[in-house]
Amino acid sequence: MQTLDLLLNNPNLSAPLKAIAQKVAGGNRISFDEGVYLYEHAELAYLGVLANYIREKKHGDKTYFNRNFHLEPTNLCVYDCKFCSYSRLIKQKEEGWALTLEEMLDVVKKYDGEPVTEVHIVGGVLPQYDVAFYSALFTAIKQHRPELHVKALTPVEYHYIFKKAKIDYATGMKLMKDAGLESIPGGGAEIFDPEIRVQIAKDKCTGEQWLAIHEEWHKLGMRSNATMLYGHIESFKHRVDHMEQLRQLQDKTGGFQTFIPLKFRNQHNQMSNVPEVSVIEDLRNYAIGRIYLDNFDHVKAYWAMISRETAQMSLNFGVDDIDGTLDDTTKIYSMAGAEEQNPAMSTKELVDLIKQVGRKPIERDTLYNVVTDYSEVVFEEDVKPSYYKLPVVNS
Ligand code: V47
Ligand code: SF4
Repeated sequence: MQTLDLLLNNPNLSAPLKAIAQKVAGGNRISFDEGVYLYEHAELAYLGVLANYIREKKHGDKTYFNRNFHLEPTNLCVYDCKFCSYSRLIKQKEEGWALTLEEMLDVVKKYDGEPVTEVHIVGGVLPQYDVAFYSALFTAIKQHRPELHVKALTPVEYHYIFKKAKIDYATGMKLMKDAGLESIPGGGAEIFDPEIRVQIAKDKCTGEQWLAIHEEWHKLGMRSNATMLYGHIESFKHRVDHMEQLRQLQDKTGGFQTFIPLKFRNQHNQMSNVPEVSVIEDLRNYAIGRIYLDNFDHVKAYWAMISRETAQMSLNFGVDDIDGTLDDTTKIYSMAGAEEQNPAMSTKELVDLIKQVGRKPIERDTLYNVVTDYSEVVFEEDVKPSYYKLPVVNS
């Protein structure tokens, strides 16, 4: 019998949990109150069954990753988000960096000849990086390497630069698209609820503005991701409210590809007094995200933040994507206390990680076109060296 049937036939399951399981089995959407109920009452094993059922219905054993690299223009920022390990640095400029356009292009050129498909541009907000600067950067990257997908910035930067340029979101996003921008990563979403947002991310774009910028981008026929920073001072209701707002926009536009829950890490920031949540809570949160966001195709675990082992476990809790290969140029997460102090992982390591837990590794491009199905691929390093062969004996 299927695991979901076993759950549905379990006489000890409470009525509300049975009703939610029946909705999931029937492909129906759960309500806001049911989302909160899951956070408050559902056990990990129950959530795993439901989330894995949805995951396998959508993707079978396929587990996606991509080959990308991060370009971090600066670690200085005009904002002062309490959870951010960068914000501290604007007051200590000697520890900061701010690359010029040429230096950013040099980072891109370092990957010439490497089989990467995407550059993910993410960093702090500074006045010198304005509409003209980012337009020139995107255009220069596309001129240098047209097939490299530019996934860049978040509504935090876009709101800031469009306001300075006195242009509306629709005009601004069209300018970015024309310059070479191809998709928007999920960052800057944090928690939409204004009462929480003002305490942890004062002054930067509001939840409403974050959603409005993604909506304009989707209207241009383009795709983006959505994150949720969880495990700090928010309540379960705030998490469900955040996902509800994403679900509503997705109903309207269909432009989101992937939901990425980001675990709050508490080192080297102004919220170090806030304890981090447990790995069990991480897995419960992935699972509820998978169950709640029925109109999102993908749920991603950002392995660099949560450790390789948790990323492996997450594949049984609704996750079907574990982001990308990375080299050690990404500093924001190790600074925040992520498990991976040197978050580097090669394609072979990622493929092995996925295979070890019985899933099928699929390299994708940013838009989830299949680049390589690695389920049957054997890496050269996996082939036993020739001295394993039986020696030829001359008679
Ligand atoms: O918005 C900052 C988060 C985000 C901390 O779209 C922190 O493919 C935890 O959005 N603890 C930026 N999180 C990163 C991001 C992202 C990452 C990977 C893939 C994609 C994608 C997007 O990092 C910020 C913020 O929510 N963050 N500090 C911290 N201490
Ligand atoms: Fe700046 Fe982003 Fe850090 Fe906030 S989270 S301080 S906007 S770099």
